[in-house]
Amino acid sequence: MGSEKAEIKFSDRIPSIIMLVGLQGSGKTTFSAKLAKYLKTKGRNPLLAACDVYRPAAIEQLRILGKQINIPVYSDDNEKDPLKISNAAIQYAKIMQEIH
Ligand SMILES: Nc1nc2c(ncn2[C@@H]2O[C@H](COP(=O)(O)OP(=O)(O)O)[C@@H](O)[C@H]2O)c(=O)[nH]1
Ligand SMILES: [Mg+2]
Repeated sequence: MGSEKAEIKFSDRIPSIIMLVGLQGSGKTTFSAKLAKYLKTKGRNPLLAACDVYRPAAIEQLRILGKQINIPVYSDDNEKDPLKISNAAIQYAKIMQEIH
């Protein structure tokens, strides 16, 4: 946010976490897929985490986008707490990183 251009700051710790914030329908899900695809071209290894438990089919929307761009999506249909989903996604990303 703000009027000046700013580069993405990556954490020294693995994984770097990017949270998208915005009103419903403002394009967060779409942008997350675009950003993940872009970061992959930059040699990064992104994981999309489906944390919108409120909007119907939001999780499925992200899964479909992830499939289209061949980027993994972490999701848990049985978990309703976005904080728990994000923490689990971080653990998942760490495990995936170790396997690589
Ligand atoms: N024209 C246009 N439509 C967009 C753009 N980004 C998202 N949309 C559309 O806006 C709607 C809401 O986008 P979505 O990513 O689901 O928003 P979210 O609710 O913030 O996750 C969808 O119909 C998208 O296809 C964009 O950059 N341009
Ligand atoms: Mg969304």
